[in-house]
Amino acid sequence: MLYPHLASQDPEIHAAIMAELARRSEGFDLIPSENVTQTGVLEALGSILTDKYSEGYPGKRYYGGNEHIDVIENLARDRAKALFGVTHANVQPYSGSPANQAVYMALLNPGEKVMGLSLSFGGHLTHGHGVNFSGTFFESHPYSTGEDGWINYDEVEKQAKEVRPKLLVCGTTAYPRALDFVRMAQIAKEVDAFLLADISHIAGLVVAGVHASPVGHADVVTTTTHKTLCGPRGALILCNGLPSMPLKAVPKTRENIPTLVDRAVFPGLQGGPHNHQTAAIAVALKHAASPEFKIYGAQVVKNAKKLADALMALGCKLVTGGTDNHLILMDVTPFGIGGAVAEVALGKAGLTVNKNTVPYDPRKAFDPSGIRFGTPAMTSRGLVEKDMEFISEIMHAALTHADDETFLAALKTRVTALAAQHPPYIDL
Ligand code: DSN
Repeated sequence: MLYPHLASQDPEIHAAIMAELARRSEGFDLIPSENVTQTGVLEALGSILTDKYSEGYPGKRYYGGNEHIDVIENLARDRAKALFGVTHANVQPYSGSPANQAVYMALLNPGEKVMGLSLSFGGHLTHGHGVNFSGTFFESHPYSTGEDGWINYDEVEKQAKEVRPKLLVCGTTAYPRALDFVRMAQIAKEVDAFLLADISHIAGLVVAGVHASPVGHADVVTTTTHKTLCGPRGALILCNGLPSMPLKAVPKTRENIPTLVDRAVFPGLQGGPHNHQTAAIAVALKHAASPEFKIYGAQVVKNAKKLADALMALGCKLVTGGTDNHLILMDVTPFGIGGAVAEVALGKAGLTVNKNTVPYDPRKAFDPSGIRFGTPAMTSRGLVEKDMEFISEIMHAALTHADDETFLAALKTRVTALAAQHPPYIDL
């Protein structure tokens, strides 16, 4: 039995975990920010390291007994630096939002101006959304995409010259096209802004060499570790330069970024690092540096392009008419439904996606016009291009018969047959 101690200590939680494993095993997860981690990552995450306090950084802790924790955090930092080609990495942020908070705290004073892609055009809450800290404690001037769904860099430049933000954010959660970090860096330079590249969605593609890297262009790079990077929940902040030791208060200037970032994470925003998470990040980064990870990242993009082409061949309306990365955004209103109904129908057919706004969406966020989906988790389970034909056929059929429970159940039987050949966790 899986997790036997948990089964006897807390049968209710054990049963819910087993049900979640069954749900995933019977279908495919197409949510583009989710993935399947390696078993070694899960073991590190569930290890005894969770019990240890280690406020501070390697070699400078506020608690005793951290000699082995230092080894782990140094391994995670060194692997992150080598993988992304930077001289400094902070591996302590609890997740992507805290990592971005730390960058804001490091580089900005409250009330200063930020410019990021609007959430409803594919950006993120922490890129300046009004209900988030980033749009509450800072003056946010979000930019949008064009009507065609593409970021228009000339328009971003024009807006930046008017706004003159202190921080320009280049990062997305629902944008199917490659990002031009070189152009964003030029714009940031013209208006004397810091440039933050949030590559949470595409970090695995960057590592695999199938998306350009922001390193050398952005002042700071943040990424979560659990999306295309295939790791545990967590985040990295990457930059060039070295922090002053001991970390001391310094002016908010470019050359001080490593010190500013480290001080913002701890003691600025966080207490003790989650050492089990740090160890699991280290394990994931080792995997990400392997030759097979390059093959994985390339396959993610090949699968997404194939899935997009197959859906368009069936008449589906995709934002920007395709994809360059791991993610596809589809307007489902031509099927006579909204994104909420589409999400439920596809779920009943065994394919998990999420409802999402499309650019200039006339509908509300809880029932928008679109769905967002992608290939990272399916690719981790071994699906290749030929399987994308099948997935597109099921998606199209489910969206065409979204109110027919019997039809959707029959589709799910077909999906489950393929899913059974590709279990998510083969060596659990
Ligand atoms: N929630 C993440 C996503 O799904 O893209 C972003 O934080």
